[in-house]
Parts: sequence; structure tokens; C-alpha cells
Amino acid sequence: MTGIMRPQLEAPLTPFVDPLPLPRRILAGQGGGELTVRMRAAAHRFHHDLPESRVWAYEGLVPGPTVETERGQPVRVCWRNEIDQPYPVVVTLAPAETDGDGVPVQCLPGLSGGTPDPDAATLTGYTVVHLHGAVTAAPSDGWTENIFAPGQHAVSDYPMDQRAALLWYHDHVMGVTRLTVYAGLAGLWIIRDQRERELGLPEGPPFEVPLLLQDRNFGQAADGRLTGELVHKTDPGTMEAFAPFTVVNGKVWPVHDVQPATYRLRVLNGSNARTFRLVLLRDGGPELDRITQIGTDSGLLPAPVAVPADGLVLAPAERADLLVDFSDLAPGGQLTLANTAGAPFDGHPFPATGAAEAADPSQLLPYPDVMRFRAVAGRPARRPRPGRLATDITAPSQADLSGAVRRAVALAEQELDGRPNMVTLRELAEAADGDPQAPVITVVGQHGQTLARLRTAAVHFEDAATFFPVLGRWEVWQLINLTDDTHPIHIHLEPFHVLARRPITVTVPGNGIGDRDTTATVRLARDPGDELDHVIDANERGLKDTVRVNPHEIVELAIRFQDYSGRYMYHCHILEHEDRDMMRPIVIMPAQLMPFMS
Ligand SMILES: [Cu+2]
Repeated sequence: MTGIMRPQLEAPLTPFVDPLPLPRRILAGQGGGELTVRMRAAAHRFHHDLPESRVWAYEGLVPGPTVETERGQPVRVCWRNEIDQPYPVVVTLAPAETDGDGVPVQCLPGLSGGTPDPDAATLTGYTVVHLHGAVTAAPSDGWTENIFAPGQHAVSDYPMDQRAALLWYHDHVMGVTRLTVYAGLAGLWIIRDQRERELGLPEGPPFEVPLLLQDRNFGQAADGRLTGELVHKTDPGTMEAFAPFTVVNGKVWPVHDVQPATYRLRVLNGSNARTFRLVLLRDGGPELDRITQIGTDSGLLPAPVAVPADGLVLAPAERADLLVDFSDLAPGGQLTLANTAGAPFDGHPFPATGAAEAADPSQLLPYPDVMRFRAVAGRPARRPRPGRLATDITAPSQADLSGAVRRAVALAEQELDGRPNMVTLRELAEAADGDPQAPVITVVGQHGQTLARLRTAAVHFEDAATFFPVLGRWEVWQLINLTDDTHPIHIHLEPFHVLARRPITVTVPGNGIGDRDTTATVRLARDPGDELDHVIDANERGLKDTVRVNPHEIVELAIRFQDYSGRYMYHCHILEHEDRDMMRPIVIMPAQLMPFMS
């Protein structure tokens, strides 16, 4: 907050010197819908003053090329694995959370006394590609274990029979997704459709600008200079890597020249773990009124909305489609995009008015800068705020939901001695009456009455599937957060409606989070120490494929799998969590096959 003195770190790189790169575009239609995308070892310069970094990247580019497609025109991609160099990132677990001066090691470049992880160093480049947000048949979805080696390839069919949206493709290999994505394997994918064209939204340069946000860290030589070598660093208190340098489209703290016009920014948080809460600043003061949000993960919202008063929150994998008004800026005018979200993110509010002083190493946010917009001369072209946007979003009715299958999942973190914690998605089922000693999650109403006793039916990824949604039927999922952090939960294949956020009070006994069992009390009442408002933001009232589940909260969502059957995944999109072990299978079945299931 403003007024509190905090030790500040001096940035070892100069902000706003590199122009924002615009990723290479591949217009899928020009190739008749058939593309080849190669995964390659390459070199990439993340900042003007940094040496080149070794990366693994699609077409050798960070980010990979943006694939632009049309609704209704299928795309077939041959993903060719041509990685011919060892894993390019140094992975390390620092021995302590802070250095000798008390600065959190994750805010600093270099290894901070950690030794390079030998297992990561021997990775040779097994890959599997997932197109996040795509409605595809299961064989093209990038099942995490269906990996292919250098020299091999996979062909994926993307029907593109879905609404316009910003998707992204990235690696999804079991156990090492945090490492392969961090090494550079991520790119954007845009679907366009008639509705967006009716609205006359900007398409392509210069007025449509994709922004892929990530955080990265680099090695440090003995003389203090940054080496450019990518470093993935965790510490004994934090299993996620929160790197100090914000990278947009592959450059640290870039600057983008804008004409006096309305721009369409397509924003994706492609970080491993860091949540952004974005505020646009002019002379240190917030100017959020310039931003109108028109779309979310799965495309257009029903109507334009303002961003939340504290700023636009994007957890890993969340997207926002924004119209930003720069039309009044005189040449030389500047707006800075800043991040006020501490890490690990827990939903904690932070006023936009304090954004200029958001730097806080103790929150693993040493440098809030994201990027800068700098006005250049041009003919003013302000776009009126559109009225109605999406015409195809129908929320499920009460009748739909009263007959829906209901599922519950507990998000739980298990503390482990001498090893990083284990975070899991615990699929719950009704416990048999009887044994009062049985390990269960007891759900208690406002007046103390027991509403449900839930046993843990599955925990780890390799446990047998317990979720078998029936094609075409509505389901209501409850995601119950037993942890102290926000988790962005992503469901493959089908977007969903966020129905509710409910405040809860969670009590977990000392050994409540076992390897297989869970004992906890979840009271449907606000925790007295809870500062979160647990509202559904206006920008979440569209179709989402990733939803933030905050501490002290149950998120309720409605989902209906409509087109494809088969085995898919859902998981936390904090990649360090997904890898250890916050991911589970779901098997979508046609109703007519259900009687034959054992
Ligand atoms: Cu998580």
C-alpha cells in the first residue's frame, strides 16, 4: 500500500527500450488449412542488453507464430519435433528463501546458491502439443502422456467449429510442462468469425495487438552481469517459479508506439505461475477508464464491461480481449501497463491508485512494470464503444441445472518434509453413513447442520477416472479450495459458465491432507479473517475455460460436453501445480454406451 516504505531493488535491465515484437502471423486459410509447425532449439534475445538465450520454441520463435483461423474452416497441423539441442534452461532449487540481505531469492537473477537440476539438464525434448481452448476430438487434444521425441511428429485436426476467440498452443508433457513452456514452447492462435466482423473489430496490425505475458529469470556471471541463460528457480518455501522480469511477446518490458486511436489488445497470461493484475498508468495515476473489455477466454462477452476497479486480473492461461482508447494522446504521451498482483496470488485486493508503488520484493513483485505505450503522430481514430456483443451465449436454465449431475473437487496442498509440496485435485464422492471416524470432508451449513459428508475417491493423475460426463448433459462442478492460494482451474474441450463464488470457512486438522484421504470441515460461511469479496467479476460472465478459485471459496460452474467423447484432462494452470500433481482425467461418454460400462 502507499505510504509504507519497502526496500526496493534496482532493475538490472533498462525498461522500455525494446520495441514490442509482433509475433509472425500464419494465416491458416492461405495454406488450405494444412500447416507444418516445427519445434526447434534456437537462440532468442529477451532484451537489448542481454546476450542471446537458448530456447526451445515453435519455429524457433518466442513466442511461436500466431496461427489465425476462420470459424468453420478446419485446420490440420503437423507438429514436427526437430529439437536437436539439450534442455536450454537451468533449473534449480535455491537452498534458502532469501539471500544474505533478506531479499527473496526469486526476485534475483542467478542461481542463488542452488545447484543445476541434473534431471532437467538431461531432457532431450519430448513434446506434446495442446491447443488450449480448442474443441477437438480427443486424439488431437494433446493427451499429456502421448509424447513424441525429436525426429517424430504428430498430426492434429482442429475443426474450428467454435466461436471466435484467442486460444494458445503450448507444450503439455507429463511432469515437465513447467519446464518445456518456460523454455519457450508457447504461441497464440486466433479464431475469427462473422459476429466479430459485423462488429467491425480491428483485425491484424496495426490496431489489433496480441500481448503474451510471461515472467522469466536469467543467469548471472560472477561479475554480476546477466548471462541471458534462462533460469527456472524455486525455493524451499515456494514451489512455483515467480521470475522477476516480465516478458511481453518475448521482450522484457517492451515499448509499443501507438497512434491516437482505439486499439484492440488480445492479452494472454502465459506465465507458469504468476497472476497479473493489470493497471494502465499515466504519470503514476491509474486510467482504467480507457479500457473496455469485450471478450474473455472463449470469445466475446454479451456486452462490453469495465475492468474491475483494482485492475484486470489474469491468472495463468486466462485471456482478455480489450479495446483501449489512446485517441486523445499527443505525440510523446505515455501510458505504462503495470502489475499489482503479489505472488503467490491469493486474491488479496490492492487499489489501482497505489499501482505506481506496487513494487514489493516480499510479495515476489520486485518490478511491477509490464510494458509501455508511447503515442506517435497520426490521424485520431476513436472507435465508439460497441453495444451488444455476443448473441450466442445462453446460460443454462434452472431446469437444466436441476437435472444436472453434480461433482465436487477439493483443491488441497499436502506438506511434505524435505520435498516440494504436493498439490492435488481431490475428486469427492458421497461417503457411506456409519463410520464417524472415516476421513471425510464435512460440508456444514450456516446454522451448523451437516449438508454432506464427502470421501476422497481419487487424488493423483494416475488414479482411476471417476468423472464420466455424459455427452450433451449439463453438469455442475463445485471446486472447493482448501489451500491458501488462488488456483486457475482449466477444463479441456468445452468452455463453461461460472455460476457462483461462495465464501467458506475451512478447517483442516493437522494431518487432514493425507496422500489418499482428506479430512476437513467446510462451513458455508465467510471466514472472519477473509478480505475477499467472492464476487463473479463482470468479465467472467461470458464463456470461460479457466477459472480462478480463490482461498476461502467454492467456485460453482456449469459445463456441458456437446461434441466429442473420449479421455481429456482438467488441471490447475499453475504449471508447477499441474506437474505435481494437480491434474486429473475426465472421460466423456455418449449416453448409449453407459449401460455397457462396468
Ligand atoms: Cu494450482
